[in-house]
Amino acid sequence: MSLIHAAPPWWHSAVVYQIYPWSFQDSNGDGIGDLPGIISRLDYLKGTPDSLDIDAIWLSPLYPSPMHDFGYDVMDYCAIDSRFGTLEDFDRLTAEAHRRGIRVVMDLVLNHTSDQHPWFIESRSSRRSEKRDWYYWADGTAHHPPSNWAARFGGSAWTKDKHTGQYYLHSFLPEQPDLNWTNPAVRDAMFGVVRFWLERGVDGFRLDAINWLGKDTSWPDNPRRLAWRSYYRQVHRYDRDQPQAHETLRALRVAVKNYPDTMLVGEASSDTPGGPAAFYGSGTNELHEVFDFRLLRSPWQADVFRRLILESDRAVPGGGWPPIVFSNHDQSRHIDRYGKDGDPVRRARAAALLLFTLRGTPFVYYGEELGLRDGRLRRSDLRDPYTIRYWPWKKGRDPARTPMPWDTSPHAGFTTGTPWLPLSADWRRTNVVQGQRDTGSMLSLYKRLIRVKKGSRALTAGSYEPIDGGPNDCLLFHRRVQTDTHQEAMLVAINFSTHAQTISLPTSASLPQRSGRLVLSTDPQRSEGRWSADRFSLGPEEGMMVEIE
Ligand code: TEU
Ligand code: CA
Repeated sequence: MSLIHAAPPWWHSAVVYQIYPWSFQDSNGDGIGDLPGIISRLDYLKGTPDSLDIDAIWLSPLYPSPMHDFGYDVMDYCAIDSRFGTLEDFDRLTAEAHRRGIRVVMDLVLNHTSDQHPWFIESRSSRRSEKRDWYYWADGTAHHPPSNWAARFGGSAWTKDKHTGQYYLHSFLPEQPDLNWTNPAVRDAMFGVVRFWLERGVDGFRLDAINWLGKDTSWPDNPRRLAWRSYYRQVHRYDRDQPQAHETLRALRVAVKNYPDTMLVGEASSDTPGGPAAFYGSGTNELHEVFDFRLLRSPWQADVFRRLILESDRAVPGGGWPPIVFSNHDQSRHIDRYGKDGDPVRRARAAALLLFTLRGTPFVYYGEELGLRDGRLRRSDLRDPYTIRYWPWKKGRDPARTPMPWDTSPHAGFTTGTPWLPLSADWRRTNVVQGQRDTGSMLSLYKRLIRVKKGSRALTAGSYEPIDGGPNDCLLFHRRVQTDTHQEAMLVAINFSTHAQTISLPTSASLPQRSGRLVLSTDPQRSEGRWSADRFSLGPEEGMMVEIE
């Protein structure tokens, strides 16, 4: 059970909305989303009675970039790519967002820069360059790179630079050379970048690929194993999750100390002991939040969810706070992933219930609130090198990056030109205008869930408590909080199976009370009313929320 302490940080009760700048709203007809476009859509997110009512936006990278990795290859950390607008547009976005009570979270790519960044151009110019050791350079042997390390996006992690005859390290694309974080000059420069954006008023950072920040610089070979793709044909023992990453994050935490409301949320897709939670640090001296992708990668199965939720919830140390995320710009959308062998819409509705009732900060990926599906793209539509490399064997990332469908006008109101990626096929039925009109839509459900979450101390601050004694294919838990005067509890029941269930919970079940009031169901037909643990029913793939009395 959680006790409420004075003023928890803003992200404990916030809903974060991820905007992929390429795809949210185009304002000038070039088919690419931009900052003036985002500004023109802020009312959709907050500030009017019809708004979603989210609390923060996380913007995938806006920095000048040759866009080999669609902005995750940065050429200049203190500017805005001209495709998206200008620094003035960014300041206007921040001001307009803040005026509505929306915080702004920047994406920060610390592990690597673009090979077009002036630092790398200087570094590669000569072995004696003053910036040579800003990146990792090493000699190979005869025809072999310094180690067998594989790049995340395929091929070797080393590329030989003809000009100086040495290899440089890149954990992702060859156009993304890794920065040498053992060099204090790199740290100073990057922490200068952090201050630059904090001084401009941003409220936090989403830190990219943090578990790559340290390497074993004696370059030992990674142990081999069997797999199809080169990246998985080795155990990533020496190229990821090294102590240096933790040292860097501790220093970063100190560097933002003078900006007390700054949220640091990190992406660590690591499979090391301790999992991503290792990046909260000891005594939570590293990150405030660390993404845990175990649920995102899981099949839609109650027993798997039950185990993973408990594991990841309990792994978060005191002082840390879990982000909850099912979709982002790197994965097929969860309506498609979870929906494979059931009804995708019903499952996405049940997943939405989970997103807003688990302990943590919900992260909504643009379009998810509409029930937007992956785009069905042809080979010639693809833009992302990683998607192209493994197509058609892997679905890749472009299908989840299609433009936001706003209405039924040409190109769904996203652009007056030709969209950079085709719209998802369902845009005429699945768009914002339709979602606003229909009380049974996914959008209406997201709005209700956000409203209920914000009005409930149990849901924003309560502990996560599993309930046992229910059927194996149903997930049952409650959230509970103790205030000075009373206890509040909210129960959640989700039927993962495709058949209806009638449930009688045994008297031994760990429940605060055995009766309550049905607050919300993911089935638009079901009406609210009394609820009893002695006997209640759940339709196929239905989820419900009950206020325990
Ligand atoms: O992703 C890091 C990461 O772990 C990727 O391997 C991810 O799993 C991959 O995209 C497979 O789907 C971050 C960003 O989120 C991603 O968009 C970038 O391409 C990557 O870092 C490099 O900056
Ligand atoms: Ca544009």
